[in-house]
Amino acid sequence: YEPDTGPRVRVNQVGYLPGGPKNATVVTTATEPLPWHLRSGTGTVLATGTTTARGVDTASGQNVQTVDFSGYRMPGTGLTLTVDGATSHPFDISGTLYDRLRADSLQFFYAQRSGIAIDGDLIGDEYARPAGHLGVAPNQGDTAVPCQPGVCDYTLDVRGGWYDAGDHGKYVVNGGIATYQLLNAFERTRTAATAAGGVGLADGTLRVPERANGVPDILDEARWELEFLLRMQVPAGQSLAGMAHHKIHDRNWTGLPLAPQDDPQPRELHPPSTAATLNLAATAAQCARLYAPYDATFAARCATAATTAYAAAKAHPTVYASPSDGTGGGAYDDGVVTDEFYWAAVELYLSTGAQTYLTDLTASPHHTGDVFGAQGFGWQSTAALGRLDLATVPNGLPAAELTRVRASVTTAADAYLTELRRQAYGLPLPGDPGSYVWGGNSNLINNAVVLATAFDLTRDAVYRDGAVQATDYLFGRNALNISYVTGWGEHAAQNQHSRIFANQLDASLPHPPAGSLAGGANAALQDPFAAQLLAGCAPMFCYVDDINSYATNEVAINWNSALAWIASFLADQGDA
Ligand code: 9MR
Repeated sequence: YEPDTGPRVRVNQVGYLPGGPKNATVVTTATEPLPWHLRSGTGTVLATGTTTARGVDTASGQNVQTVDFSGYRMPGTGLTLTVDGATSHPFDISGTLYDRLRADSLQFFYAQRSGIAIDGDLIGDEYARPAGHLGVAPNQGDTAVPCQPGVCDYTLDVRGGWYDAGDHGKYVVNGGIATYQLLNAFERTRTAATAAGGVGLADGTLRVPERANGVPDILDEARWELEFLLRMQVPAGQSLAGMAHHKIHDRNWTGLPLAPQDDPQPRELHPPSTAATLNLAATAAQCARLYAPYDATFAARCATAATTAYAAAKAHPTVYASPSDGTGGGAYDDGVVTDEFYWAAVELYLSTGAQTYLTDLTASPHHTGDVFGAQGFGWQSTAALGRLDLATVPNGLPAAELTRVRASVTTAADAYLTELRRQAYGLPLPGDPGSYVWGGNSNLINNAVVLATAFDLTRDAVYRDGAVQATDYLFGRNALNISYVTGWGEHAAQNQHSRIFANQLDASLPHPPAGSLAGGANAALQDPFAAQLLAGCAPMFCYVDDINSYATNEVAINWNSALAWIASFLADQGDA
């Protein structure tokens, strides 16, 4: 299988910020430096220079050279870069490049909402659909959902929330990190001077039904999931009261396409887990401090849920979701929850200031350990979420402690910068198969989030430039010459695995909305379609824009939440 990868000059197809870094990668047999030409949309040569030979890139297996044209700073549209007889896809240089990405990346969440009719007037008629899973036939949930046999003898109303990904499942551990990232993108506008005051996330900026209600729209969107997370808590008086059920999904896997309102499967609550309970505790604690100015009653509900969940997790610290519980939905198992304990203790400390949480977080091995691995944080490794908040949200840690916590962010960012410079495609991830995992595009973005946070903390432009440059990979500076964000870039992913956005299978259905991120290259090829088509691929080539490849090409809330965070950061940089 030889994918058509288009012109051999690989650029960020969306473009470059005027004052930001501007890098490209050229696939070539040449081993000596080559001349490059930057041209305007009408063909005028704007700048010239010489490439840097980089040899064979381990992630792609290609012989490559790199171009650095950061010195050129004039805004323009339809620019191209020519090297070695090949001309790149066109791109722009503009300070407003990413303004719409902020809203587009967040629109994905509205399109994934369960339990509410999706309004075509807001996001386009092709996305309009009736409410899913409100118990209207043929749906069997989610208003009174029983447990799997033998797990509990009550039912819960767990309507609402976001569908996780291409399936109709709703999973607390994944909802947790996604909610955290939306709330954190908002909180950054309150804590970072570099965040342009949050104008881009204010009320009336997103295409959500709650716009113009006096509450920042990103909080409206996050609340849709928070209300669901709160509903997943085991009621008082029941066994394991205060814990959260790990997930709710169909009894059996369904086929594609399938609109949410047409899903006939029985829905079931799966057993509570310590990990889910701590995800609830952490996000409900964020909720308690962030919604207080807008809705004191809701904030108080969150505060109660956070403290009861945390106490329940401490009383039941080793209740793990089963790795074999993967019929009808993903397992999302996690056998190590010390990181979730740390994250939840941090969030509760930041919201309450209470000594008990400070004692717990200080005693955690993650408080002094390295929480920022080379290959990025994610739903299963959440200590970084706590560390980033401890470094940025005002708190009462002793000054020396706070300095150490903040330094851990810049130390991690320094390591990502070193890696980014080593990689000929400029991504802050090592060039081995372990960097190209299921949903790996989110790991890459999460490393960019650490770089961006280092910039917020220090205002040192080297970190901002690192965060900006890291995202070039997503928008086309990669071996496949593809943008992984639908609707963004000349040649972009559009056939992501989804039961809703299944245009590839039924032309009457839409593609994913603009701003939807694909999981990305996954060297482990964990679906049969990719395994058959891509066997033997070099890591960066292990991706196909086909709806059948759920392990390389699904959409998911925890990947789009990373995109939404970095999109908001990028939009704030303007001319940089
Ligand atoms: O994102 C999850 C990834 O880290 C796991 O390796 C993979 C296999 O367990 O599952 C991914 O999550 C999927 C979930 O299990 C079911 N809904 C779709 C999710 C994204 O593919």
